[in-house]
Amino acid sequence: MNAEEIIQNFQINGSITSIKPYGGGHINDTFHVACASDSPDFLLQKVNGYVFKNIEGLMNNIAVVSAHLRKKLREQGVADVDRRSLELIKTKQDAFYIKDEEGHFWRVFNFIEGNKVYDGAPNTEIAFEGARMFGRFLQQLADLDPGKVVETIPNFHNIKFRLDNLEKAIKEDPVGRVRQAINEIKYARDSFEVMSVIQNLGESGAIPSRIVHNDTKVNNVLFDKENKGLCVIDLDTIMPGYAHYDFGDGVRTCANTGKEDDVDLKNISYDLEMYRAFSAGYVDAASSILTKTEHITLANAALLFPFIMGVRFLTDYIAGDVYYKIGYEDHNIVRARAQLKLAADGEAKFKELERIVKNV
Ligand code: ADP
Ligand code: GN1
Ligand code: MG
Repeated sequence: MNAEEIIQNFQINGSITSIKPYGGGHINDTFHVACASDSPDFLLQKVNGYVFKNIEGLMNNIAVVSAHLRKKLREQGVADVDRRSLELIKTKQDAFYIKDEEGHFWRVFNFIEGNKVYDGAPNTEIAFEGARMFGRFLQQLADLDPGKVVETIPNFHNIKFRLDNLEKAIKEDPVGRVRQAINEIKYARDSFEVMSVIQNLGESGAIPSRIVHNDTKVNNVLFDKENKGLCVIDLDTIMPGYAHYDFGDGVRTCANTGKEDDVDLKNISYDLEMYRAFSAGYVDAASSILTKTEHITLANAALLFPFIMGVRFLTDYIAGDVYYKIGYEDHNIVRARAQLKLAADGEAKFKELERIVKNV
C-alpha cells in the first residue's frame, strides 16, 4: 500500500492536501502529511522492520513514554503541549499502528510545526540546548517504572555484543570486504578494555539502569525559530540503559569538528568547547537525578559512543550494507573510519574530557 492509502486508516478528519517524503533519518521512511486549514498536519512513518523486530513492544514503549511526558508538561502548566511532545494518532480500529499487506508497519504522529533540525550543532548554544532537552528527557522519565519499557533491541549499546557481531561478520565475510577494513578491525580489537568501562560499571551495579533514549543525535531534537528546544523525537530506541548512552551519543554528534561520515579524517576531532557546552546542558537538566558515580564517569561515554558506532558501521560494511541506509558504495566504511577516528581522539583527550564534565 502507498502512503495515500495508508493514511486513510488513521483517525484524521481534515482534508489532506499533500503527502511528501520528509526528513533525513537513517532508519525509517518518513512523510509529511499536509492538511488544509481545517486540521493540523501529521507525520506518517513506515517503521523499518529489518531493524525493529518487536514492533508491538516498540510501539508500546513509545505510547507509555509519550503519555508520561505529556502528563508532566500538563502538570507544569505548559501551554503548547502539542508542539512540545509527540502523540501517537490512533487508527480507526483504535490501535497505535497498522500492518500493510507487505508486512510493513505504519504509524502517525502529530506534526510539530515551525521546527528546525540540525544535523550537527552549529554553535555552543545549540549544543547546550540540545543536551538540556535530552537531560530533561532522562529526568522526566526517572519516576516512570522501568518495568513498563521493554528492551526491543537486545544489547543495543552493549559493546561486548557489538564486538561479537563484528567478529561474526569478519568470519563470514559475505561480500569479501574484510581485506579493505584491516586497520579498522585491528583498532576495534585492541580497544576492547578501555571501551568496556561503562558496561562493567553497569554490570557491577555501580550505575543504575534507567529509561534512556538511546539515539540522542542532535537531529533528534526539534528546535523553534529562536533555537530553543521544542521536543525530543525518534523514540524508537527507548529502552532500559545507562545515562551514559544518551550523553555519549550526544557528544559524538554535537562536539565532532567533522561530519559523522566525513571522508577527510583531518576534519574529525573533539571540540572541547562544544563538549563543555553539551556537558553543561545535560548535567544542568539531569543533576537532580544523576548519582555522583554517573556524573564523574560520563566522559567514558565520549570514547565509547563513537567507538560503538564505528564498530556498528564497520560490521554493516562487512555484512554488505544490510542495516543502515547508504548514500554510496563505501558509505559504511567511511562512516566507520570517521567514528573510530573520533574515538581515538577522545582517548587522546580523555583527561581533559573527564575534567570538563566533572566541573560543569
Ligand atoms: P529516523 O529514525 O529515520 O531518524 P525520525 O523519527 O528521527 O526517523 O524522523 C526523521 C525526521 O523527520 C526527523 O529528523 C525530523 O526532521 C522529522 N520529524 C520526525 N518526527 C517529527 C514530528 N513529529 N514533527 C515534525 N517533524 C518530525
Ligand atoms: C540510526 O534513526 P537514526 O538515523 O536517528 C541508529 C542509531 C545510530 C545512528 C547513527 C535504531 O539512528 O543507533 O546511532 O543511526 N538507529 C538504530 O547515525 O539503529
Ligand atoms: Mg532520527
